[in-house]
Amino acid sequence: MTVNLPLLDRRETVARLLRDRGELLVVSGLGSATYDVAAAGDDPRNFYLWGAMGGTAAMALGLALAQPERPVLAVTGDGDMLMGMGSLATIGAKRPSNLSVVVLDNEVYGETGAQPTAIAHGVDLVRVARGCGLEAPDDIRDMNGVGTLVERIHRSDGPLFANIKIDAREHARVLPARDGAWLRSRFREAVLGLAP
Ligand SMILES: Cc1ncc(C[n+]2csc(CCOP(=O)(O)OP(=O)(O)O)c2C)c(N)n1
Repeated sequence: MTVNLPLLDRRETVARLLRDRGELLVVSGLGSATYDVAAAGDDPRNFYLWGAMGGTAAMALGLALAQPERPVLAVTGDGDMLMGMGSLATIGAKRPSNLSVVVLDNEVYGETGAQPTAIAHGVDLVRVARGCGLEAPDDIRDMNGVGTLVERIHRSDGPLFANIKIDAREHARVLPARDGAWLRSRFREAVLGLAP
């Protein structure tokens, strides 16, 4: 008999992911994932994507390769991850141990009206990630699993992939700054310090 557990709440999940974040650098996918990361507390070490759908994991890959001593976390939606699925292959080929990609999987394109994604039709991102050579636990469905994931993210023994099953409820938007040039400069300064 299949037991249908309640799905996780995205805000609670992201707040747990970012609690006691230490040195973590965060890249958030466009739309809801960015609002979740902002809701957990603005931080100069957050790089919010306001567009570039499909680009979150690739952006985090570049950052992880450039900053190999720091843990890097991509947080994004299943729609964004599906669009950028090829970047999982590049992550598998480059194998940055400090990179974690976390998908908040509500099986819909929430931002644009909750159209079902390919996940709703049976596509399995965990198997895709494993096939690309990433470490990937089974779909995460409870907060204990999120806690274990946080420990793994901070161990930097990846590359790590995790798919977290969340409910499709929309939350009030928490909008961080929208000026991309300013966000880039702020992030750069937080990571590299002020230019001489
Ligand atoms: C190339 C491109 N196609 C479509 C869009 C429109 N769009 C913006 S957010 C979004 C849905 C994102 O879905 P998902 O990543 O699953 O996040 P959710 O809001 O469901 O958490 C779409 C289709 C876009 N911004 N760019």
